[in-house]
Amino acid sequence: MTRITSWHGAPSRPLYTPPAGAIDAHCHVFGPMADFPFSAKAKYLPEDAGPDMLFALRDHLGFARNVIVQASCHGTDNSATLNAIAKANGKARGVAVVDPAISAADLAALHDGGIRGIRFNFLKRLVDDAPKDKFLDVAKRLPAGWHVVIYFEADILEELRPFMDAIPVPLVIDHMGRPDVTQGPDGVDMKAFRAFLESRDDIWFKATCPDRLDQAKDGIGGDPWNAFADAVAPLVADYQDRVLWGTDWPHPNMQDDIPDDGHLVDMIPRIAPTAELQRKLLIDNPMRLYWPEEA
Ligand code: 0GY
Repeated sequence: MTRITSWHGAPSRPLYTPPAGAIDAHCHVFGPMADFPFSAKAKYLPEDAGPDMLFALRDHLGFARNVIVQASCHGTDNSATLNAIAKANGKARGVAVVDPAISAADLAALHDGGIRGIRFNFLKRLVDDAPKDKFLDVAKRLPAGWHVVIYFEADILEELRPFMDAIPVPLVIDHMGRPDVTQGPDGVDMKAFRAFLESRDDIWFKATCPDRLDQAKDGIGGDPWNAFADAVAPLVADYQDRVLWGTDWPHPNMQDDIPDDGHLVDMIPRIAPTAELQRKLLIDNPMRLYWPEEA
C-alpha cells in the first residue's frame, strides 16, 4: 500500500475566531509509524501525522483542546492516541477502539491515559467486522462516565437501532450518521436521524465533515459546502445541548477535495450563528463529555 497524505499542507487562518477554550472534539493522529506502526488490517496507510502537527494546527486554528479519536488504521492498539494525549499537558482526551474482550484493568489504564469513550465503526470500507453482540458486552462494562461513539452511514441507521437502543451509556454519533445533506434539512436522512435523536435524550452527535458529506460533483457541492450548512444549522439549533464539532484532521482517507482546515472552522458560524450556540458547541458540550470535572 502506498502511504497517503490526506491533509492540507498550508491551511488558511480562519476568518472566524473560536471562543477562548474551544475544543476540536473530533481529530486523529497517525503514528509516527516508526514509533507506532499501523495495524496489519489497516485499510489505508497514511503518512505520519503525529501530535506535534496536531497541536500546531490546534494553535493555528485558534483552539485550546483536542479530543483525539483512535483511527481505524491503528486498529485496537491505542498507543499512538495515548502518546498524543500524554504530550498535550492535559489539553487532550480521547476515544479508543478496543478488542471487545479487553479486561477491566486495561480499561482502567485507558481511563488513566485520558480515554473517555470507545468507538464502534460500522463502515465496511474501514473495518472487516463489527460484532454487535461483543460490542454490546463491552459497552455494558465501561468505566463510569464513559460513552460510546458510533460511526455508521445513513442506510444502516434502522438496522442498527436495536443494538444502539440496548447500549446503556450515552451515544455520540460521528458525522450525524452520514446523512445525504443535499436532500436538505427536511430530507429523508435528516428526518430519520431526528427521529433517532428523539428516542433518547442521551444521544449526542458531531456536526462534522462537510468535506465528506457535501462533496463537489457536477459543479455542485464542495467548499463552501452550502448544502451542509443548510441541512445542519437547524439540527444544531434544535439539539444545541448535545452537539459537538471537530475538524476531523488529518481527514483519514481523503484524497480528492482535501479540505482547507481554516475553511472548515469558518463553517462554525454558519451552523451555529450566535455566540451562545458557539459556546455550547465548542466548549460547554465537549467539556461535559470529556472534562466533566472542570465543566
Ligand atoms: C473519520 C472518518 C473516516 C475514517 C476513520 O477511523 C478511521 O479511519 O474514522 C472515514 O474514512 O470516513 O471520522 O475519521
